[in-house]
Amino acid sequence: MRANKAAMAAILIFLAAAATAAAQPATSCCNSPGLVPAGQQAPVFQDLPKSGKKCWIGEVNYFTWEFDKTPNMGTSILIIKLFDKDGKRVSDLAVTGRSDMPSMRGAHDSGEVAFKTNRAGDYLLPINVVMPGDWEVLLTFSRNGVVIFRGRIAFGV
Ligand SMILES: [Cu+2]
Repeated sequence: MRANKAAMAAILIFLAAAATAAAQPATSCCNSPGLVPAGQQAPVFQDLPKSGKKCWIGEVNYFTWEFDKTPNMGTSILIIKLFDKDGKRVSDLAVTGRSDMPSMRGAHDSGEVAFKTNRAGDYLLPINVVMPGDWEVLLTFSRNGVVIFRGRIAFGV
């Protein structure tokens, strides 16, 4: 009987260990180590319309984006203007941007940085281009801490 109990205990310990192992994410794969923490699903950033065009956030808001000058080596300011559905300027969303080179992801990752708003309600973010090639800015729009839109701007220098 005593031997059986010991065997039972061993089996229970084994089962508990197996359950713990199963609870871990099966793989922690990702092609973008600079962007996605291991074990997390990468959020989808949709490609945005061209500079100056309306980018709709659901049916409630739209925004436009532009650079203060054609991006080149050095700092360019990314400017976002946010509107309500009737075309009135608003600035009641939080916006962050994250710049990097897609072809060498993680090498120049800016991390997620909050846009600042100026008096006119423009959202402004300096983008630091440190190398010629392909660049992107990933935009995240939030309302009351809840992400409501993700978009991607791609450009070359
Ligand atoms: Cu680079």
